[in-house]
Amino acid sequence: MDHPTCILEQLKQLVVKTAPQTVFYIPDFISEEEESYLLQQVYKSPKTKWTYLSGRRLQNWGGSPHPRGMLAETIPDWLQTYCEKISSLGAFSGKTANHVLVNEYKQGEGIMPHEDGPLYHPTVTTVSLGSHTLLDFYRPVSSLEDEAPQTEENRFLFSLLLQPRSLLILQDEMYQHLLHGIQSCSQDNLTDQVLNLSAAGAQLGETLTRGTRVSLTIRHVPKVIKTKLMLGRK
Ligand SMILES: O=C(O)CCC(=O)C(=O)O
Repeated sequence: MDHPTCILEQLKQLVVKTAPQTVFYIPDFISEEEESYLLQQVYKSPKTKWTYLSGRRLQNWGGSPHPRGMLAETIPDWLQTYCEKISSLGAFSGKTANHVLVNEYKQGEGIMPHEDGPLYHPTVTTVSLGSHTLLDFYRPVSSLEDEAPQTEENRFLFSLLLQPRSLLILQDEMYQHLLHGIQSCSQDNLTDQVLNLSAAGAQLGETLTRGTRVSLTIRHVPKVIKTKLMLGRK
């Protein structure tokens, strides 16, 4: 299916202007009914679908991205609907998302700062379910020697508040250059380092208590191998 080759004009007003380019934050992208349905589907998936990592567990849908190409697997309808819906906003330059990671974070769990890397089209989109979180951004480790020690704290830049049912779209410098991660903590203090407070309907100085959050990380993997037969070809 064809999709717009750049982000729809109506979405441009949802850009987070105080963040580096480019962040779109869309509150209430899905309804409470859709959120409940998606959570039901996540927890109905076969137990074997879960991979346990330290600090979270995840489901991988669509295949395993690989430099030689991802052996594409069918994405179930309950996720494909959102791959289509987000692609129809123009998030993937006209392409359709073909990969979804479902991450589950229990209260107090998080994910280390990381980059998403070159195997994906340089856009990451995230639907949050069940709880808010703070997504933190960091500059990469610099090769300059005369700088202050490159601790996580020194490299921290700012955060975004991701409310349940919101959609986040990161592109350009936000994807290509900065690292993102989630602190393993149970409560978040909303300081002026959270750049989208008003768009997320929150107040400076508030403290939010996390619950279990499930996120859908929806991306496009450009290099795909359609069938196992292709694997042997150069
Ligand atoms: O849960 C999130 O919002 C972030 C997930 C993430 O960074 C990832 O799956 O690589």
